[in-house]
Amino acid sequence: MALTTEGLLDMYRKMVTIREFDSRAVDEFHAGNIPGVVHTYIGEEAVAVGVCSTLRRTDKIVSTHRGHGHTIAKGADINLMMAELFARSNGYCHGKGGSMHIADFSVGMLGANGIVGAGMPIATGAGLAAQLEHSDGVAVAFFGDGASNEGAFHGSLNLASIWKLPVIFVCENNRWAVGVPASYALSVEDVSVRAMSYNVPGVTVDGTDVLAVNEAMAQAVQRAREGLGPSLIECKTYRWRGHAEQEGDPPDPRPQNEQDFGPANDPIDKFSNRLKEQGLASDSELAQMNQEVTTAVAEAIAFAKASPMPNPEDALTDVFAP
Ligand SMILES: Cc1ncc(C[n+]2csc(CCOP(=O)(O)OP(=O)(O)O)c2C)c(N)n1
Repeated sequence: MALTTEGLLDMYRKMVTIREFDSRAVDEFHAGNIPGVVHTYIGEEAVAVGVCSTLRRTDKIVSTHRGHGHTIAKGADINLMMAELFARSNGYCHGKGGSMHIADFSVGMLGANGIVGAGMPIATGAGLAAQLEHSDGVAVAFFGDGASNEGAFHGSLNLASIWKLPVIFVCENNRWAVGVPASYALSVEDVSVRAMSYNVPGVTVDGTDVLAVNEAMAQAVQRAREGLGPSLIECKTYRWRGHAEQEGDPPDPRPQNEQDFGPANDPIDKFSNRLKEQGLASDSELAQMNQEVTTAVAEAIAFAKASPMPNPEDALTDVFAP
């Protein structure tokens, strides 16, 4: 699927929206307005947007604890997302889920998940559903380098392979799992080589380059739609902030010279330079888009703040199946 100028500009807008949404969520968290924990996606925007730009609205994604970027990239409503972060009754889960449990089935976003690795079997199941329905839909599992050391990764890849399921496994290798470096915890340098064990194609791409992610995904999606089975794409990326915004967060163990890699390889800068070089957008057009995004996120915060708190008597609604 060739990318149109409109499609490329939409990708840019989504990347900037993710950055702004999470930057403002950090501010609001530290101002005491957001309860719980917030895991930011700042620095990893090219992965979610590169992936979701190849998908149809009806295709499914399953996210992680670091889920805002995936949710925005798949087209969810940032007002309802922000209200959920603020634990308000107008939020996606009526304030009961918070940052790590946002889902929007209407855009194919099957849910964030606080259990590391737990999204992969769910995406595998969504791939099985698409296969049984002959829908030519695909399912994507996002997960981290840490999650790729879990049994859920290996079981999901094996099952998806033997049943030729239309599932794309997208590893966001940001080099760390909380305070444990991938260089210590991974038995391999590249997660993508693990695909070989399951007779699945595996590739490693620059996860700070949205077009590289898009290209690798486009091939994997085509394979999946043609019934040829799953793929594994490892995106090498970097998270700019500590593991999470939370009370009593331990100090960030990552060396400063390594942290400098993030801003020096800013996925948004890289993409905006490409757009300008190719004459697809001018500085002033991009600045205008940035301004529109700033306004939209400010409106989402205002929406969240104006939304009512949940009623105590609703504590058990939507919690148990009828
Ligand atoms: C099953 C399980 N084990 C441990 C945790 C605690 N935990 C939360 S995030 C995280 C690290 C995950 O690292 P990775 O998969 O690389 O994702 P990243 O945070 O780097 O995006 C851990 C161990 C958890 N939530 N679930």
